Amino acid sequence: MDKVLARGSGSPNARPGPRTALLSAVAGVAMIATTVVVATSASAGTTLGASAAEQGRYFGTAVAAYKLSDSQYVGILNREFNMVTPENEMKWDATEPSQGQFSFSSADRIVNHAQANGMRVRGHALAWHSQQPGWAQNLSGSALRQAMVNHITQVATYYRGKIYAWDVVNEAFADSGGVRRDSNLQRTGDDWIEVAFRTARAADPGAKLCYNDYNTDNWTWAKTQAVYNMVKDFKARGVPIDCVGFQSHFNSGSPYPSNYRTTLQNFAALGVDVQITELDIEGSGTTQATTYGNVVKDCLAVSRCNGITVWGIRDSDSWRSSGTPLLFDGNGNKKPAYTAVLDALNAGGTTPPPTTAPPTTAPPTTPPPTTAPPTTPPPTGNGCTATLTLNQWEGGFVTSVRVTAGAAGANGWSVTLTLPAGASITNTWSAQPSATTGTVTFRNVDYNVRIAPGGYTDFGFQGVGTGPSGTATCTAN
Ligand code: 9MR
Repeated sequence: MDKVLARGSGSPNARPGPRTALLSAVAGVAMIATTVVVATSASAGTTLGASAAEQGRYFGTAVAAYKLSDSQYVGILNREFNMVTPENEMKWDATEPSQGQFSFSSADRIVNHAQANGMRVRGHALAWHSQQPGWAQNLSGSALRQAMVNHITQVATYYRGKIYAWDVVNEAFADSGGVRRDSNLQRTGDDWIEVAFRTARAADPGAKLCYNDYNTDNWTWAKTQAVYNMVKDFKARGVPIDCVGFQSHFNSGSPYPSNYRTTLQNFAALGVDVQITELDIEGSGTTQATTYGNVVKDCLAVSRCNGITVWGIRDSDSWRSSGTPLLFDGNGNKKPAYTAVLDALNAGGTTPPPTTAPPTTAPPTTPPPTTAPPTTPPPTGNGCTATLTLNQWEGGFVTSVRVTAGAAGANGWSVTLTLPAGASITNTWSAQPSATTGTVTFRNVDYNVRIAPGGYTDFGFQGVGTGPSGTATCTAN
């Protein structure tokens, strides 16, 4: 991120904690008594993740793949957290170092660790002006737009069903003036953000799709208002957005604002979830602890605040380590800020989350299947069906195709369709097209030549103009 902010000793706006130690102890006892009856975990009420879960929330942290060999780090991670965000491993430079060549090994280590330990994953970040690979930095115009669409499609498809929420677009607004940040992505056209969201929805319909930014915590700031207006416009026009991420990197130059809860509430009132995505608060001792506690209380007070992620585990893991902004010290010991967070979680919120929270833009509330079911039944004998899913925006499209084999399976297949007049294919993955306009036959590539009986494989293509939808002619060998 581009901002340079002063380091400080916590927030001058932090409010004093209202509770006494006695009340805190009573609340803790009450919580323990409750969990004896209903708990599924022996640690309920004594760790961040378990206590957040009792409030219907998650508690997460940023994770760096290379630290997964640090036993102290992993010990705290597994004990305390139930959501992880790859700190750098899912960014564009990490996942597509050369155009069209995808690299998921580091991100996979984090996802696999999370899944093996019962944690969910926030994906971060699909489209961002920063941490782009060199080849993307050198692109512009429609070439960059198409590269972005393909990147989102490939990464979100690869992780389909494994991601709780994606930061689809990160930090697209300028720090002042209430306007978009200038960037190569912004210069492809104002619609780049909504195209990113529509593309992500097509690739992973089950993930919550978030816009994520910093310095959007203070309701009165122009940047906050600008993001709010974008989300309002997206909701009005049906652009698929489910959540807004508040990074909440607090320090003396960007302090915790007393109207933070108002900000969360106002965004939630637009019909989106809110999530605190990269929390860290510079400072130490009681001042830092009080601010952390206040942030937790604010989230618990807003029913659509799904959870909190801190941006690292120990102070030494922080991108701002000299500001000691996290919940554990460099030796892995719990800080007063940790206790304040746990106490606030165990004290509970004034507004419980709804037990069922249907998003207005309709991702499933239960985890999606890792692959979407075909919309047409498989044929009963030889042959195959091809079902098209179209993601159309003004001037361009991505079509995803599911090829489902019949009872005999397939050993080689092809799909033939006719593009609408004026449409032209610019990029195809997992199939070989015979042409870029008119009637096109897509043939299997080596790695998807065989489809098991009743099984399926997916391929896709993007292009300019109006894309095809519906079904297409499918032939299987
Ligand atoms: O914590 C990340 C750090 O390791 C990277 O060097 C840095 C590079 O841009 O990104 C940091 O994470 C940022 C996050 O991706 C987006 N919001 C701001 C975070 C802190 O800079």
